[in-house]
Amino acid sequence: DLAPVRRALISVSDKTGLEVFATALAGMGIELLSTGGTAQALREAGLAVRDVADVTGFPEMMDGRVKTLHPVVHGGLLALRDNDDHVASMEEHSIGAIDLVVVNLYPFEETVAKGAAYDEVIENIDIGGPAMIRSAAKNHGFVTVVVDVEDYDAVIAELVGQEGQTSYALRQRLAQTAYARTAAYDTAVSTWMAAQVRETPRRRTFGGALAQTLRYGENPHQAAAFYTDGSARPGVATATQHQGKELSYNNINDTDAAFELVSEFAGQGPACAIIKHANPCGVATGATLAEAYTRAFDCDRTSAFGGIIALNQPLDGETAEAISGIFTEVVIAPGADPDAIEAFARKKNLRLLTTDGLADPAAAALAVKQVSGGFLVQDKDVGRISRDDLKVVTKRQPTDQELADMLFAWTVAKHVKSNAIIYVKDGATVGVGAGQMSRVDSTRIAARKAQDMAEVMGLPAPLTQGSVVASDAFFPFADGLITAAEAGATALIQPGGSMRDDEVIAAADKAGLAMVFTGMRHFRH
Ligand code: 93A
Repeated sequence: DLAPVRRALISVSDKTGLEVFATALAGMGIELLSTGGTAQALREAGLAVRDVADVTGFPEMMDGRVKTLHPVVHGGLLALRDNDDHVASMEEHSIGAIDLVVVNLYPFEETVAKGAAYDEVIENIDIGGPAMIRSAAKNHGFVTVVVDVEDYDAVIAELVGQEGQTSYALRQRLAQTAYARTAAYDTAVSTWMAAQVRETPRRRTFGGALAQTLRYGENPHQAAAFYTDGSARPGVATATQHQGKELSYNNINDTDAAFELVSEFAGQGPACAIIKHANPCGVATGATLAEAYTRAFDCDRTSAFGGIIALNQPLDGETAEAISGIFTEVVIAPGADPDAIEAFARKKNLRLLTTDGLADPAAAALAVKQVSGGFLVQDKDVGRISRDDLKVVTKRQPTDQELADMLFAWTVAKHVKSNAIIYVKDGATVGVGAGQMSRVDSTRIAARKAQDMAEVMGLPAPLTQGSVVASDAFFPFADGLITAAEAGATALIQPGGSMRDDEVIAAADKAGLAMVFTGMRHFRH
């Protein structure tokens, strides 16, 4: 049977809930040991505290870099209370047992997130805190370790209910939480350092800190949570939510897809992307943001219902009014005018998120995918091409308008699940074929959807007439290209590199199409 908790060491940067918790401990006759700032806070709360410096016989030194790193502290944490040798060592060296450790770490992640200078970030790497956490967690047979303010109540409840003792089950759970915290902390440090070093890091870690538990995952029977990697980049993880209920798992996924896509059009005039089930169902540029939205909406009005909209410029009132025409789940933009915020205030179910600028599509990042038994990790697809990279392979040269539309379509294709086929006309998608197992099916589906839209909108002909087409990977056969030509496409952009390129080029020439090869593929699964 474990002895009651007699001594607690408290050393916390986040002092939330500290006073209530420590007062409860003191009320049970537990002696409090503490480091500088924490001791001061406790004294101000009227509690009796003993300084760790008094226990170690060493002052806190080197700007606090060395406070608790001392055998008297770590011996008190690590000693096995039922081991005669350990107990003899404690007596010989005047080491008193520490039964409860309450530590939260220097705010490293927050310091990085606020964009602090290098030296300030370095100073916020906590050494003594993680050391104590790990010592206490290792010795969880005897020691209770608390790293999360959320656990204060559970510890007090047990101490009160069990005559000053904690259960093994609680100590074990707290030890696991403790190691999860130090692991995430070191991952944050390593990830930040990886971004500082010039060379490609030899070993990367990836991981994140729990930001939010979600109501459920992709489906209601799946538990889910959102972990953030501490990056300060504009995006769904750092956006400000102005209204509406909490984002769901699928909302976060789709909002990310929408914002990453629209960010490709930074500095290219107003642009809008509408996402449904992780794929764009409309992407367009326009003279105004409202026009960009309307043109994106016109690509596939049916699918846009309940969609997620991203804009590359701050949301204005006119665009907000236009968006208010149908049910939309989320709108994300780099800012919003007061007019827009007011227009949305009436729409209780619509969530408005604003970011501090656009995402940088060229910024290196890791993409992680889970498979049974592990993770696949790759560089995020930051591949981009310009006009100079294109190789015209047909007899006919593309016109300037076709070239501009092909580059637009190619950029969209990068954000569409494979097999991806995108029809574009005048800077707006007019047909999107996504996620099919055969490329020719994607080509057909996109054309058929454009036909459906022509009927809905009462147009004489589908907008694929006179469009250009992008394909995220090469056409293995000529059939996909022929389908696109039949739908009215006049030009085609694709990586090239098929064994049957000659057949595909011949079919393009026969149909009078202009075709360019990018030499780059944009698979996305
Ligand atoms: O600089 S440290 O790595 N060196 C230490 O020996 C040490 N001991 C505790 N940081 C150390 N701490 C950290 O100080 C704790 O993890 C806690 O975050 C913080 C509390 O400092 P204060 O009580 O002065 O506010």
